[in-house]
Amino acid sequence: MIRGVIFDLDGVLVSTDECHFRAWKRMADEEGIPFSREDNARLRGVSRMQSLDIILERAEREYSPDEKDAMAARKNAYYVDLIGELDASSMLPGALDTVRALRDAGIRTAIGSSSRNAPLILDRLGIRNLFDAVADGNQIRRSKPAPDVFLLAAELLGLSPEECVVVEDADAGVEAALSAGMRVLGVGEAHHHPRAHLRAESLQDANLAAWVAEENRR
Ligand code: B16
Ligand code: MG
Repeated sequence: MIRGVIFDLDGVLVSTDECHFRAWKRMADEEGIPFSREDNARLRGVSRMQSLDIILERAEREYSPDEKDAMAARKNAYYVDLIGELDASSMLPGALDTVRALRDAGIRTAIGSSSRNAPLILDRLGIRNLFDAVADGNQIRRSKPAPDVFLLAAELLGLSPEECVVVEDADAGVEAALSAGMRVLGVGEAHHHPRAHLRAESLQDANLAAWVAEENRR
């Protein structure tokens, strides 16, 4: 039986990609490090410090751990400033309807996000009360593709991995869900992922509540 759905946040419920890109780009420009939109695609679903390490692959010199902490903090300040503009209208197509339809059908809902800003984003969107549990980058050590954030979300929901479906937009997130032993709906960039159980361009095209009901009738 599927009893819970765990939603990734950035790229699934809300598009914060552009804010991440602009914040990293500003920091990289200030440091004279080349950083393009193609580079940015590699940061999807990956933690803040791992994202910085990917950006620094193109730097001309080594940075000390203290310098790296300061750069990550600077990027985050730029990012927090940009997401200050988010509100309920920033949600991706089909996101709100999907969460509500699942909850109406008695399915538990959770967030499983690498972002340490997840609580802030949920508050800005005004949707925190739509989730029975929130697992995010503040509570885990290993980020996606490790399964930790999804295993924590399932534990907080009081469910086993087999009872959970994950919705993800990043390949790293699909890998994380599969290694957690969960079924996955790949959306956005991840809708091409060959190992996702279900694929759709966005939540609007997926009818996840109907799919869950169908799976549970089998
Ligand atoms: P922060 P998700 C991820 O969120 C983003 O996709 C990724 O680009 C970002 O680097 C990561 O969160 C960490 O974010 O700097 O806010 O802690 O897709 O797992 O919801
Ligand atoms: Mg994501």
